[in-house]
Amino acid sequence: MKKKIALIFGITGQDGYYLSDLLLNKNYKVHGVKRRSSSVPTKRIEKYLNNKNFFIHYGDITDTSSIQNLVEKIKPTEIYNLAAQSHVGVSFFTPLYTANVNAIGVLSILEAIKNTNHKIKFYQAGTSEMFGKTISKIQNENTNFNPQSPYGTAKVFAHHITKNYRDAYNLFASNGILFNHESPMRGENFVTKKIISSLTKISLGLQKKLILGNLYAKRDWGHAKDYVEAIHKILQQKKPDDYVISTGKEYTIKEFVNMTAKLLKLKIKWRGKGLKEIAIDANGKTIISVSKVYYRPLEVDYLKGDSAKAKKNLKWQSKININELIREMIDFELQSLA
Ligand code: NAP
Ligand code: G4F
Repeated sequence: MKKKIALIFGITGQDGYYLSDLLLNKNYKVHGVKRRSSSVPTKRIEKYLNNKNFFIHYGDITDTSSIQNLVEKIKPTEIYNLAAQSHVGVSFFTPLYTANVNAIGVLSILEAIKNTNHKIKFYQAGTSEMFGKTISKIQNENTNFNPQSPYGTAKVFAHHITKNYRDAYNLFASNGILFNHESPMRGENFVTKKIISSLTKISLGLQKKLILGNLYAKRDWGHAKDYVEAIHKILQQKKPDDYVISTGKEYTIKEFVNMTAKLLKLKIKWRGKGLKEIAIDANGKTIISVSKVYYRPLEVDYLKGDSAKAKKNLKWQSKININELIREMIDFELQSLA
């Protein structure tokens, strides 16, 4: 049988790392797109660079011609768009840039597919941030979107334009609506990685303090390794469709801190309220405090996903629980410090 050919935009990120691994193990030819950078952009995917089925090309989803050229040259059977300015907080500082990448960039890929080959299957990396300020206790594919950031708003455009192209041009174009997913490969400035990296260093006496923002937002956190399995399954269905991918369990940031501290055997006690809230260690030293700097102009207070449709149609459910996720992330930090 002819090898399937995948083209991944966003291959250098967290999900790109896990999706590459999955597709190479399934005997795909994997092509990925890297951007020019002053530092090494392929750090995460270094271990695949010598694989004979792995190919990296320069490109950028804001450069329409580069997308068209790559699609014509590579002739992919499947395109995964994981590329995004993916930080919600940063999107308030770079709203136009974020819209250009996260919304218009997606339209450019769809145009390239429409103009080249309607048989190419397309995956768009949608997000639970699209639900934003929701009144639904648990969110599924029928829950209204009410985004609270330039990031979420641009992703809503991407979601709808993917559906538009599916309906108007009969493209196999599907949206994943993925809730937060983490791993040792997570970017340094997302809250889970920041907490785990800092508390691990604090437990070893290598860092004095961790400063966080809103401790009371709730998130539904899964493992990226589980979630890329769902992404792949979405493109193996008979028909294109949209799927919520989540664990169905939610925790506050403070609970995440407590779970991490417990696994590190770091005894902490919380004191105070609001911006004065702190956590002290067994010696009474303040090791966690709160700063306005990490608050966002608008917050998404509560996210918890209902993946019943994915369970039924994709036969998918998350396998790695939150304690296993934190344990793996701690072990990775310890190894990188050794
Ligand atoms: P990530 O680690 O931040 O990776 C983002 C990737 O996009 C990187 O490879 C980045 O390249 C690339 N990129 C950014 N701008 C680009 C551009 N203009 N052209 C081409 N590539 C560009 O994000 P992730 O956690 O893997 O998430 C993957 C996707 O899923 C994103 O679209 C994100 O919005 C979405 N999502 C993530 C989560 C989550 O919890 N992780 C949940 C829901 C949805 P550089 O390495 O050069 O920066
Ligand atoms: O880790 P976060 O930055 O992730 P956020 O905003 O939920 O976005 C992530 O998940 C989305 C899916 O729902 C993705 F679409 C998106 O690409 C990204 O992967 O923040 C989580 C929560 C927020 O409520 C934030 O206000 O943690 C709170 N928080 C508290 N202190 C902090 C901090 N967030 C960050 N990044 N840094 C802090 O110091």
